[in-house]
Amino acid sequence: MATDGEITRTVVVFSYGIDWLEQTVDVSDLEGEQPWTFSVLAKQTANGPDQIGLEIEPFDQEGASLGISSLPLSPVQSDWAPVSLSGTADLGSWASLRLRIYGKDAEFWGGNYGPQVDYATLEIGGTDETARIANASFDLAEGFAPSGWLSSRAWDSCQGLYTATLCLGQITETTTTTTTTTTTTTTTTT
Ligand SMILES: [Ca+2]
Ligand SMILES: [Ca+2]
Repeated sequence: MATDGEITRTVVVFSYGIDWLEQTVDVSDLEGEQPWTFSVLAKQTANGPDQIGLEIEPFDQEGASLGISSLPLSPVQSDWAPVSLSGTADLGSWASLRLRIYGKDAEFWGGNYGPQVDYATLEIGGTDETARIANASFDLAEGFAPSGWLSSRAWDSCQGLYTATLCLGQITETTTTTTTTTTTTTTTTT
């Protein structure tokens, strides 16, 4: 039996200005030469191609930058798809890692018609380390802003004004759930 339902998810929605959100995670316990991947799910709003960029900056134990790896602002698709940045590093020198997400609308409209972002993930050495990211799904909010994230500008409600900055949007999507019913028939012969 198939049941159509709706789920509402909270996502970050950018506007025409280039904005970013970031947080710094502790990776001081990780060692060795390891591949890493930082990614988000993204899609455009209204017309595109809206753009997403990613950046990571590791710091040593004294707080000194060890250099920045970045994915420049790149077009996203009309449906949800991963955007990722990968590399390999000697994690013995990494104490913390700043994760940053950039976004920019492709149109010249005033309002939150830029790329939508959900589910930041971090994988290191083939292991899912997303739990190190606070509020990676952006579902927790303090006022208009997602908890745990710093940003380039103040957050507001999603709107169609030229003053629009960053907002948390409530996106409703249709889901189909398939349920399998098992019927057991017992026949007793007397
Ligand atoms: Ca979410
Ligand atoms: Ca757009």
